[in-house]
Amino acid sequence: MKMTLRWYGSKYDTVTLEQIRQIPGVKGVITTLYYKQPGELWTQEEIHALKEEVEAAGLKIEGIESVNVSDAIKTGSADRDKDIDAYIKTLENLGKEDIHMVCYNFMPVFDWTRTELARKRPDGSTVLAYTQEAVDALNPEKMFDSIAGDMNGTVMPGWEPERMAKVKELFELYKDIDNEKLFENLVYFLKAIMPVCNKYDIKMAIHPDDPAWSVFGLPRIIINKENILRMMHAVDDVHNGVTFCSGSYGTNLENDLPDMIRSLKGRIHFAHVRNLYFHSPTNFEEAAHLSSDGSFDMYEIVKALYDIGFDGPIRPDHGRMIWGEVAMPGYGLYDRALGAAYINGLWEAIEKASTRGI
Ligand code: CS2
Ligand code: MN
Repeated sequence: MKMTLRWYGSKYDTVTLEQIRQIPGVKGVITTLYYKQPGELWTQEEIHALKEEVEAAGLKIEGIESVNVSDAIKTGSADRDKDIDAYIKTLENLGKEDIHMVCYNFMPVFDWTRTELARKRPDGSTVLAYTQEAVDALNPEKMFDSIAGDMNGTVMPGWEPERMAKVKELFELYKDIDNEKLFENLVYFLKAIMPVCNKYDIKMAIHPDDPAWSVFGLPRIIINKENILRMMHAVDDVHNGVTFCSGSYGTNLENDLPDMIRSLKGRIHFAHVRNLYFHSPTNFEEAAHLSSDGSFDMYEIVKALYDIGFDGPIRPDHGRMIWGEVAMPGYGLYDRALGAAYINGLWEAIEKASTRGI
């Protein structure tokens, strides 16, 4: 595996490339052109400039999170082919710049959903949290207002103000889209992009829906083993793979995370590792990465990745806000750096135990 950190670009991130480089064992970043709208073309010059900036800091771009997929593609509307064309050209430009992993999601309207961005934990740290009761009590159009006040002056992915200004229209767009239709549209998109992915060896890594069930009555498909395997078989190409995000699949306690990892051998192209702490199956908060701080056995998760021979980029996922840091919720420096060090420690121990036959 290649340990990385997510970085939003110097204009948007409170964390610098220099700070990232000083985290032991972190050699690369997962980044994006954060200002790009879904459906917009990324030019080779723009990608090249980003790459030069990252490399000048002694790091490498290990992949993109995300090249976002437009609502036209997700809903299969008349102009989807135009957006797919732009997506293909973007992939081609990424390939020419030697970037070979692209994370994306196929969630309607909202990217991840949380009901609190700064819930206080007993140790005084703050974390993102979710309660189903809060979602059920909320008018989806008000969702953005309830989140916006807690972003610490940043713009969170999927919650851009321009997008949320149109939230009513977005719901309208998806009103006839059920799970089957969304799945068909995903397959259509994947079939269209596979030739360029093959040509430039670009591994597509779909991010799971978070939480892993339907919210506000919207369709959700990337939620469990059965659905992902269905997607793998529908477009049976190694370039059609997944981001294994423990904190997203893990929202549903019925998902057996190590078992899912093992059954996706060869098709996990990117890993997000994070822990959650459950008060009840529908009331959870994000925890420190350590097993003992949350509800998951992180050793078993990392062990499963090791056992399937996972060699792609991995990153600590959302961290807690600690030590007085002010940053994008989930994306501060300190707790993610602790997470990276912890995952590196688990990996080293697992690797040495295995190669020394312990
Ligand atoms: C999530 C998502 O993994 C995460 O941190 O917050 O925003 C994720 O980056 C996207 O869904 C991937 O397209
Ligand atoms: Mn994730």
